Amino acid sequence: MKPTKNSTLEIISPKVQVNDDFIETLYDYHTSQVKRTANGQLQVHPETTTLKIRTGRQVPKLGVMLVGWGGNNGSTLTAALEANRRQLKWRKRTGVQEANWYGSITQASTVFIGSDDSGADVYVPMKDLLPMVEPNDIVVDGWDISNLHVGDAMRRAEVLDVALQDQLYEHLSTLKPRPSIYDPDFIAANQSDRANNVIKGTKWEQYEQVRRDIRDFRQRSGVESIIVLWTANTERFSSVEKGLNTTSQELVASLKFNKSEISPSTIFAMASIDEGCTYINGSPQNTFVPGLMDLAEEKQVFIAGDDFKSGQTKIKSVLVDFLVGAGIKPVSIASYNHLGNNDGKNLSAPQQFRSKEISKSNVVDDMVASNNLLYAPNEHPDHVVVIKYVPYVGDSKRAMDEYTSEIMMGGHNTLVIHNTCEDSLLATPLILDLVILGELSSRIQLRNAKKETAPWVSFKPVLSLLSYLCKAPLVPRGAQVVNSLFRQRAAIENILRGCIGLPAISHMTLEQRFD
Ligand code: NAI
Ligand code: DG6
Repeated sequence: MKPTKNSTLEIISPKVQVNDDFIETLYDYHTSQVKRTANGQLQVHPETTTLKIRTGRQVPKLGVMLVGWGGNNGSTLTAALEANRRQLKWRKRTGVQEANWYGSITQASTVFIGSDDSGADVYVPMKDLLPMVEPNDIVVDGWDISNLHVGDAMRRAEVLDVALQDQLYEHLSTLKPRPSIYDPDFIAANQSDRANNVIKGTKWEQYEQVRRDIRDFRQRSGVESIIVLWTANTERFSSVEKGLNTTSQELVASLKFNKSEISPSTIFAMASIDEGCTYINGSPQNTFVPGLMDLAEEKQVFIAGDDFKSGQTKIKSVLVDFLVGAGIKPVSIASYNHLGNNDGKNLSAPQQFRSKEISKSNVVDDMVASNNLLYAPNEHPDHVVVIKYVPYVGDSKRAMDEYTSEIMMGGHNTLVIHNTCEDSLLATPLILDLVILGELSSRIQLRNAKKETAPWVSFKPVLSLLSYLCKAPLVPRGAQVVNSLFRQRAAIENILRGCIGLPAISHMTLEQRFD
């Protein structure tokens, strides 16, 4: 069985079957159930369930609607899609550069699939494991409170090399963001001069306009599936209050009553869910108030977020995992960064900074909680996050991190990291992965193999599989938040492997360790 048309990979197994519509596998899923006894013992019960997993093979034509299309991320994604589609090349001081998707796990990373006869590891591109949306086929649309077309938005962003911009400008200048919902109470006052492209009316009327926009895009473009993704400015947190937004009924009523505390991003999420479109939040604010989670569950539509995990936080979710896993105790983490793009300008306002501070601060909690030899209950490292706006550096963010840890016998180990890079060039490939993996997730279903008549079940509406790409992963209510980047990646790899009948990667390599 070849999982994808162009894959070099073929699975030879009686447990894998393929027809025109599905790849279907019989999969032994191993877990360990732990019970705590009254005298503090841990009883572990290894369990194996045989599942049938099926993955739809028909990849839909995907449309992506970006909220904040004219921003640095939105314009850079649109430019990158076009540059890769046309396989553009341009001259830099250092030579000729070709368009690529570096930084995207689906497009530029590989997955270990096994060892060959000589014992050498064999890897294949992640995108070859299962039928996935091809970036060249994605159609983009979206909204922005600023009326610049995407060509001028790309120039305003100052992210891409000018020689590339010049090749793209004509095409991108035909793309114009739809008017959007502007509420100056939610983003920084310093953004007001951008807001010249806004939907007027009450919140309910704005919600209805967004729904009309989604339908209009679907009809004009002929796309079969749409994902709506927020890459607009970071909003302040909204209040969560009984009677306002703690249930779906409260939320809908509050929208109809034009309650001021319903944020633009929550209105977009409601409209998207009601149109049956997956909604992804690339920013830190609490768009997903409890009433919104209810709505997604009731309508069985995916939601995912929060906040793209691009540079500083990605390293943090690797480094702290490594330190705690090595039995070394991080005791203080000071994360300072400055940047000069419009995101930095918006975050220079206290309430918007506070949203980002929260999403950047909780990322080590699960790793700290995993090691009760190092940390007492409720003990945490000191963790400080600073963001400063320095216009001159533009999109080239500087992030400086100091990690101090306790080592043996009261010694200390201090690690300092200085990272400089174009922020939007790290974030944009994550948007691509979010929509590709988000779409793929809608085609994966499973059921207990012993219950042939049981209905197939899909992922829960809160799509935690996308946690790898998010700073503050949203998980189904009652589920464990995982921040560790390795665990998040392993979840993606192993689920994709499971879909084609390969076991989870164990790295045991017994065949190489024993005679
Ligand atoms: P940006 O400021 O360049 O773009 C945001 C765009 O959203 C602007 O064009 C603005 O006019 C528009 N906008 C604001 N409110 C809107 C609304 N209600 N509806 C429609 N459009 C609206 O910011 P950038 O750099 O593109 O980042 C976007 C978001 O992604 C920010 O919230 C940022 O914090 C978040 N993020 C960015 C990362 C990065 O590395 N660039 C990484 C992680 C998160
Ligand atoms: C400065 O912190 C601005 C932010 O928008 C970040 O650039 C962005 O959230 C990326 O953060 P990180 O920690 O994933 O690199």
